[in-house]
Amino acid sequence: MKINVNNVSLKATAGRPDQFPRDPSPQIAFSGRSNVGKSSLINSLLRRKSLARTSASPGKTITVNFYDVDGKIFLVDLPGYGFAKRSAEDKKRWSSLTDGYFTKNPNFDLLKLVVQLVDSRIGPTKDDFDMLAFMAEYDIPHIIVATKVDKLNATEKKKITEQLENEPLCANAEGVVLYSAVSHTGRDEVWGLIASACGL
Ligand SMILES: Nc1nc2c(ncn2[C@@H]2O[C@H](COP(=O)(O)OP(=O)(O)OP(=O)(O)O)[C@@H](O)[C@H]2O)c(=O)[nH]1
Ligand SMILES: [Mg+2]
Repeated sequence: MKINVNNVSLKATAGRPDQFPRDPSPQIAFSGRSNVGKSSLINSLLRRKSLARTSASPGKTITVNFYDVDGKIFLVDLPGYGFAKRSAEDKKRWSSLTDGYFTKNPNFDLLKLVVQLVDSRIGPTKDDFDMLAFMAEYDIPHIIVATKVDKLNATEKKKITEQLENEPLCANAEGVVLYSAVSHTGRDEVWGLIASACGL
């Protein structure tokens, strides 16, 4: 099956688990700390400049946003975690909403892949490790995408690649991809992994 990535719409902006869409399309979720580049990655994959709203200040995406791609799959933009300046109330809301995506999602069986983003300049943080451990425990298929690699030189790229490949918690990932939403390096590779996770 071929997907027309130009045929995209924002299907749902959910602030509560009961607002998640019930459509039977497979879902690909984008997870990672605030400001790591989730919304930018979605725009890059869909060849759009500002479909998913991005921001230089963390905490831009505060709802779970479902992008319908050609009526065949959903790309799901999750709010970012680990934003220290967020209020306690916002943090609680975030965790109940994102937790809800994993634990109160009536279509959990449609979640085919989590794209776990890690900032290539920082490497995995404690929150990233917690997320990787959670996915390992619940057998959630996932890949790791190291973002913003346009900011790295060759030595730094080699270092983050080795770090991710040698990290035991990354061993369950079905792929590790270095990505730049500026140059779109890694785009075909990520689409290939999404297509195979969805059996397309
Ligand atoms: N140089 C460079 N900048 C990037 C890249 N990806 C994202 N950015 C920048 O990083 C900042 C955050 O990007 P977003 O896509 O909004 O991050 P997010 O993970 O969706 O953040 P939240 O919605 O707050 O969780 C923006 O200023 C982007 O322009 C990249 O590949 N290269
Ligand atoms: Mg975002």
